[in-house]
Amino acid sequence: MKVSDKYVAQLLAEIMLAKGIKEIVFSPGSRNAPLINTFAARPDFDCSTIVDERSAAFFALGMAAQSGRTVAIACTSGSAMLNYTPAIAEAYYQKIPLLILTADRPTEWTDQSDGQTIRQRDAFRNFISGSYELPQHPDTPDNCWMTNRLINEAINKCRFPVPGPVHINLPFAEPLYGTTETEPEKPRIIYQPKLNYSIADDDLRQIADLINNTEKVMLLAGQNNGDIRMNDALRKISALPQCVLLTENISNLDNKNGVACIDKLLSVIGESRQAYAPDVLITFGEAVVSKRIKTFLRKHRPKHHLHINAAPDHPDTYQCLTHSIHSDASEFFNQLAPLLKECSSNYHQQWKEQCTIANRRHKEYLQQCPFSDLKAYELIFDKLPRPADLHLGNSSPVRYGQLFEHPEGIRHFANRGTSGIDGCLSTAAGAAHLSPNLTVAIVGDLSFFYDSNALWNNYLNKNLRIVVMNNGGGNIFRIIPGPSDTDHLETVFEARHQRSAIALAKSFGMNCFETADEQTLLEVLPRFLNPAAEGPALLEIRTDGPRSAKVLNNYFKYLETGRV
Ligand SMILES: Cc1ncc(C[n+]2csc(CCOP(=O)(O)OP(=O)(O)O)c2C)c(N)n1
Ligand SMILES: [Mg+2]
Repeated sequence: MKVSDKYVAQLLAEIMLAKGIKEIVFSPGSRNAPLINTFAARPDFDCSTIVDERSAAFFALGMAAQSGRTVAIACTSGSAMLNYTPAIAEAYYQKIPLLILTADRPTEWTDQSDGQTIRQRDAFRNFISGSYELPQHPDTPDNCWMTNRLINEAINKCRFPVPGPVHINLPFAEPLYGTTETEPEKPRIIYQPKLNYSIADDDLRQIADLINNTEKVMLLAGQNNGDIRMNDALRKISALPQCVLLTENISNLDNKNGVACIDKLLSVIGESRQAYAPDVLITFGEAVVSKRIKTFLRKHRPKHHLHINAAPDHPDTYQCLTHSIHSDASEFFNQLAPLLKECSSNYHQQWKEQCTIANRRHKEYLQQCPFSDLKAYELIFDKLPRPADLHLGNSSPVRYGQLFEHPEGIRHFANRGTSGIDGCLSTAAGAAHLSPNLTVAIVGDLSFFYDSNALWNNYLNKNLRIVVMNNGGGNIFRIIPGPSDTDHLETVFEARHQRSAIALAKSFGMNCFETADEQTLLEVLPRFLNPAAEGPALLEIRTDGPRSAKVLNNYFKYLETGRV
């Protein structure tokens, strides 16, 4: 086997393999030739090449989110590596493991007016779980020992204490293309066993007492991977009369006992919200999409807020945190569930009654609502086959997604770590690459054009379906309060345009579908969503932007009052 003669590249490859990192996404360059020549030569690595580093990093993020495995990305020096930044920030806030390998000029050339040379060390320091630089030529026993230790530590940090992105900057001196046939020696591996975070008995008992003696306990799930053990425990807890479990579809929890569409419910509850405010709030998982619940809880602050989070930080989202519980949420709820008892309360029942009203009004409104974004989402969600992976773009698609109860068998993804529109499509393409399921990405038109380089790679699987909800601009700015009151709504906020997503997708050789009305959409969907059909495929749905915004605003009015 002919690999790079750079010792650092060989060692890195050996330790990555020993630690189970096999997937690597390259972007082309010369400074990273030692990495390319080492990894691409070894059949045990699964290498992909994507030219645009921004897209490559999101693609890798999607692979890691889908598989749960650490995925590596590797690029050349200079601005190439800075293009990784949006996906790294997303991985950091969403807690997704990525190993970022950036090749660099020798350290002594930084800031010396040499080509393609920028300050790379610690460049991602604000959004990274660990940042390392390896020696150029580990030529003494102590240097070799240190290099080995640093690589082990960096890779371990991709998963501990919580998953996240880790950066290794690798300065390489020329010549860059030298190779060797010698078998690399087996490196020393530093193992880091998985932890079982459990709460001390005394503390657990106190938490159980609090829940057993409180009439209003709200559990609020943020973005999650879904976990059978967690579902089992939560099913028992959320059935208690004093408890209500609020989930969003990106929490990926089965929630028959609780409340699944938070914004819908809070609209129905309207002014009488105080009665629904909890005394104890238990939160877990990552981002929550619903802005209404955040406003509601910040206004009606519970006496106790327990946040379950294995990371050592204290996110105080509702400005009332009283317990920062550093545990794995599944472990915590499984420890807690057997200690809980019913308390005399109608809190659970109260929420369920509002659910019934919300679901009835939702149905009534949709039955008579004209073709618009809302109507199109209803039809798509209704026709999704199962199992399927659903990637909801920012920011309207993920918000619309929360208004519908999705059946079991659909796994939800969204880039809610930073809520960017810059990589939703590339993320979905990466996830589809490793998923056995039909993978449906729904993005807005601006998000689609922003990340259209997602189509520029050789790894678009036939299971990938892209829906572009083309409402002619950033419709979110017609929905949120503020932009409509300015003179710049269409030109700046909305950035109105006449572009066609299909015209672009055709140039990438995709199967394309188009619709601008309900009837055609209903005809197209079964063909487009057929898992056995040849993909990848793109469906462009053209809607009227101003009308879509009006339909959504009236929807919320109808939920609130029962009339438009
Ligand atoms: C990288 C980035 N730039 C800007 C924004 C701000 N932003 C949020 S939504 C949005 C418009 C999205 O428009 P589109 O994709 O067409 O979706 P729509 O709201 O029309 O459904 C913009 C510019 C962002 N979230 N991320
Ligand atoms: Mg749009």
